[in-house]
Amino acid sequence: MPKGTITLESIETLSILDEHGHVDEKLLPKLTPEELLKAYRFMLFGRRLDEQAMRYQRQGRIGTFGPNIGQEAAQVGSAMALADQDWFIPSFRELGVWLWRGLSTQAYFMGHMGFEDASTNLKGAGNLPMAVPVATQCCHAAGIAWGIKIDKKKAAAVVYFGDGATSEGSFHEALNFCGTMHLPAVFFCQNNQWAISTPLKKQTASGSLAQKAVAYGVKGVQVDGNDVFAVYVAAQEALERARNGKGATLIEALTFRKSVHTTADDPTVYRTIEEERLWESKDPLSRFKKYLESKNFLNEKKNHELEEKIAQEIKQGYEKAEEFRNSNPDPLSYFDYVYERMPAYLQWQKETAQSQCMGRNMIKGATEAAVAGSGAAAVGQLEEAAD
Ligand SMILES: Cc1ncc(C[n+]2csc(CCOP(=O)(O)OP(=O)(O)O)c2C)c(N)n1
Ligand SMILES: [Mg+2]
Repeated sequence: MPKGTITLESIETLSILDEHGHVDEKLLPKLTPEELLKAYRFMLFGRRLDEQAMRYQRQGRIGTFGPNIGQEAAQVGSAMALADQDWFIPSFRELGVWLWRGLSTQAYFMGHMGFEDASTNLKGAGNLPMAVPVATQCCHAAGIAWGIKIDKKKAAAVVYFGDGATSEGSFHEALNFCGTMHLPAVFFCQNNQWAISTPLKKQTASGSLAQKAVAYGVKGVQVDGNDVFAVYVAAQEALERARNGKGATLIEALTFRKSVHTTADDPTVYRTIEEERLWESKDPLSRFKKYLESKNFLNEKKNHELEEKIAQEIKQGYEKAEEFRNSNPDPLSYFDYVYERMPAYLQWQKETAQSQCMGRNMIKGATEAAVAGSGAAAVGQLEEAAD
């Protein structure tokens, strides 16, 4: 066999809105001013919600979470392209997509207070719960995409994951399966440059993450993930391809995790201020705001009003979530959402946990009674708890 070369498919790149707010008119998608302002509102809402949630977390009012700050264009831009019939298969950092898909602020806070009841907010829609085990959701997406194909539905399964996830087996297995079976899936990688403290250059020797698509026979695209227009166009094209039986796409959205990995992380110990400054100048929200102002769709007064409305909505959402917590909801309800019919072993676990909770509540009641000065009541409650 003579020497030859295998020509690999090239990878498209896309950028429409630059960091100064200037656009490439030829590539600009057709969106009305209302649609543009809606996108901006969701991006701003996601950022402010994360900022406020961070304060609540520091005050001990909610549990840990991974902020989406800096990734708003990647999230809202892709969410805008999703249709109701498409499946949203998230990792743990997709606040913008959740909000776009209808998650209420109250449900968001309830979820971070640990109440499964929050999940019922979006019951019935094609949204999977958050997946913390890195990349496992890629396999769920492959299964869903296969189901869509078998049912001959005009829909797609869209899975979100990070740069770190591309080093996991699940990502490769799922991409291979979707390529081989020609499935309607969109693999949306938010390359935010870091996987906790592991930088991209220690994650892969590839020149891009998008090019990993080539090996699996699916289309690969790399977009400026801080450019809401480029993300929207790339996601829309990938979704159309999937829904029309043309197979899967891997989109790499180049972005930056501006904040902490989660509330338990401190990035100052592993990354430089210079890197953060560089990405600050590429911020997705400020470039979109500049564009909207240049078109007179937005001005400082309108923006201020929007900020006030958002702050109010976040406050009200939190207050409703706290009301729910104070209404003594069943802390064991999370057992109820795993299976349609609870298996015996889980029923047993629930009952065991229930009796332990009751014991703890009685001890808590006794402590409160003791603090309030009612010694007899405290002793009575402690005896009951010991029984
Ligand atoms: C299978 C597995 N391994 C390790 C972890 C711990 N962990 C949680 S998030 C994370 C990094 C993920 O990085 P990336 O995929 O880039 O997503 P990002 O957090 O940047 O959004 C790791 C290693 C985990 N949750 N699951
Ligand atoms: Mg990452």
